[in-house]
This record gives sequence, C-alpha cells and structure tokens, in this order.
Amino acid sequence: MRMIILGPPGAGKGTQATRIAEHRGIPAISTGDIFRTNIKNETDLGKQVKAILATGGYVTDEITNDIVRDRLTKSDAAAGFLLDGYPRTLGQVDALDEMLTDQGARLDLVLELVVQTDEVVERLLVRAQEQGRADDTEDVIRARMSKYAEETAPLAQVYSERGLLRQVDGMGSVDEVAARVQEALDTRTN
Ligand code: B4P
Repeated sequence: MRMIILGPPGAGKGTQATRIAEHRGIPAISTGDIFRTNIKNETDLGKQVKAILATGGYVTDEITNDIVRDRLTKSDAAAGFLLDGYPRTLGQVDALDEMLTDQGARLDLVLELVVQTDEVVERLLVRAQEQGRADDTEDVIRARMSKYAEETAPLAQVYSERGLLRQVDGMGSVDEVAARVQEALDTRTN
C-alpha cells in the first residue's frame, strides 16, 4: 500500500503514521523527522534547513523532493510506504506523481486527519514541555498553522478530485483516533 497522511501541525500524523506502518509492515517516511535528524547530526542539509524549521516556514520543494525521491528508491519502500508530512505543496504533489510514474506505481490512499485549531495548539504546547522541540513555541506554531492553511490545505481538494481522499476525525485520544484510522483503512483495502 502506498499512502499519504495529511493534517495540520499537531493533528497526530506522526503518532498515527507509526502505528499504521507497524501494522501494515511498510516504512513511515516523515520529511520532518529527516530534517530534524540532519539538524541534530549537523549535516550540510541540517545546516541549510535549521533556520527554516525554527521559524515554521517550508523547506524548498527542490530540496524536499530530492530527499523523498532518494528515500523512495530504498528497497524497504519498494512494496509500499506511508508518507508523513509530504507532499506539502502543489509542486510536491507534481513531483511525487513523477516519482510514482517512474516506479510504475500509484497512490492507494490519502488520509486526512481533521482537527480543531485550539486542540492542536494545546497538543503542541504539551509536547513543547515534554520534548522541547525548537518549533513548538506558540508563535512558531501559529506560523506553521497559517503556512499549512495557505499551502497544504488545498492538497486535500486535489486528492479528493482523484477519489483518493479519506477524512478521519482526529479529535479525541490517540487510541480513539487510531481506531477510526484502522476502520478507514479496512474499508478502503477490503
Ligand atoms: P513535521 O515534522 O511534519 O511537523 P508538523 O506538520 O508540524 O507535524 P507534527 O509532527 O508537529 O505533528 P503531529 O501531527 O505528528 O514538519 C516539521 C517542519 O519540517 C515543517 O514545519 C517544515 O518546516 C519542515 N517540513 C517537513 N516536511 C516538509 C515538506 N514536505 N516541505 C517543506 N517543508 C517541510 O504530532 C502531534 C503531537 O500531538 C505529538 O506530540 C503527539 O504526541 C500529540 N498527539 C497526537 N495525537 C494526539 C491525540 N489524539 N491526543 C493528544 N495528543 C496527541
């Protein structure tokens, strides 16, 4: 299965992606995690993107597409994958289409977690206290939210028109959301 998980910052994409990936035996590929690992390891890429992540902006399509293109050629992604946080722009949608065409593959599903803004800001502020992620300050969270509304929210319409979009209520506990996600996957794949 080749799928995407969409949703605003704090929707629970990473949390649900890990569960789905384990359950389905496919890799969860998070562009945010890839960037954070590079920042931590002080690689050239990490140095290039550090300031962008710290302010809640988006890394350029060129850099991001190259990373995903490279990651999708790894053998563990041959039979399927779950993309978390990618694509985020219409340019990335086009790039992903090309990558899939090159592989003779196609997308099976785009799952969108639907949440309320107040709830996700609260979740991210809790994470800020627990994990201290550099982009989890209230100002940067608001910047990430508006970037999402402007650049990424329109992607749901694109995938809806292709008949690939499945919206899932992302409110409630992690287990409650996981149960809804599971149901959406089961009805889609059975
Ligand atoms: P990401 O890592 O993708 O960050 P995000 O969209 O802000 O998602 P996040 O991980 O915070 O939220 P999630 O919903 O998983 O990207 C970080 C940055 O990298 C971006 O801002 C951008 O600069 C750059 N970037 C990444 N991809 C890019 C791309 N394609 N193009 C350009 N730039 C890119 O986590 C939710 C939190 O809530 C977790 O802490 C979890 O513990 C908690 N939670 C989850 N479910 C919950 C529930 N049901 N109840 C309570 N808490 C819950």
